[in-house]
Amino acid sequence: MDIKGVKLSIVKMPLKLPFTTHLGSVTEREAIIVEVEDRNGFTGYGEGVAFSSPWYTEETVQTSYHVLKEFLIPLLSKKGICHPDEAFLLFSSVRRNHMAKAALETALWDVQAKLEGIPLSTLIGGTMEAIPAGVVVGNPNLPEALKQIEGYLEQGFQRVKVKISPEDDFQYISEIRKQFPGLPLMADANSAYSLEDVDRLKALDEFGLLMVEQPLGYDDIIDHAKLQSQIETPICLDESIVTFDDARKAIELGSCKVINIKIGRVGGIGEAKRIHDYCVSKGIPVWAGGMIEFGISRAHNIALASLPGFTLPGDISGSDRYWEADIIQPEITVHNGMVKIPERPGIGFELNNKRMKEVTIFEERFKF
Ligand code: OSB
Ligand code: MG
Repeated sequence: MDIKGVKLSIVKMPLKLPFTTHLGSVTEREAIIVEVEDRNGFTGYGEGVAFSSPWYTEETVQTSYHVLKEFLIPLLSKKGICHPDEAFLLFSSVRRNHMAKAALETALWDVQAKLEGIPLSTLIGGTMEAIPAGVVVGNPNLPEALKQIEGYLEQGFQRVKVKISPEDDFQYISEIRKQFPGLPLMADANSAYSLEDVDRLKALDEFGLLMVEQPLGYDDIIDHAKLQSQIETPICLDESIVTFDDARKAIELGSCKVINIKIGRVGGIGEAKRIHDYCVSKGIPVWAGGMIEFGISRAHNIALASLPGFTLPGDISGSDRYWEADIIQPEITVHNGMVKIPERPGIGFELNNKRMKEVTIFEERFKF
């Protein structure tokens, strides 16, 4: 590939409904949209999924922007690459900053798929034609959450994830279970617990949750292994798996039975694939995690989730889950609980230029 320039746009849009965890509420989303232009005239899209503030990861929109502008784009411009597989190594002189790296790397994968004239899912080894849709409810108000779940089940979603905290976890989950006995349900704690809460977490065993996501420290794998040996519910790690070696060590230690893969968290599609392949070899199921993102990042998640190890429904909902209007066309839609893998080359979605104009608050071009 021969890249001739990059455009970065910062977009900002309100969520239809606030999304709340024990860490706080998200009411508005900013993200960086990356457009990489190839000399053959193909444009690849990426999305930086860091939030405006560092509540979930240490990266923010502004730190990602800084790292992209001052380091990653210059590296790509000076050295160039032949294939997106080389991007992770090219960016290795920059420590961490995985969301900034993934924003650019995912755009390079889109360019490569378009150069080859094939869907991104095919390029990375995807085998599915459609993937099951899952949705996340971030609403601590139980009556409202029950209504939301009911609505999502009517739309066909195949699993529901709710956010929990030690304050009301037992009552919250037991009410949901009472109303939806057979629902494939999982709970995400976003590090709300410590090892002192083993009994609280053990008490949730009776609800037959698919898994409990990241109950303990956001950078922990040791205590999770101690916890997993004491509870029945499978532990899924999210925040603490930011590298391939984190995944390897967590599996070796028995810290989790499932891994949630987020392309942004691990620094790109290349690393996400390596972690997927390793998990498959160890019999650990994986699923695609969400970041309340726009359609570009969702499209990359959809391609990733077509790999054979993604045996569990991910945080993959349609564009209308969070947005009045998404920045892509066509929008992502859920039919009979499934999202179709696009057949067009690349990610299979274009930017909706009219919507981009409405929501862009800053843009900048870099010529190579
Ligand atoms: O922990 O999985 C998480 C959203 C923002 C930050 C962290 C998480 C989430 C979600 C996914 O739960 C929500 C979604 O994209 O639908
Ligand atoms: Mg999570």
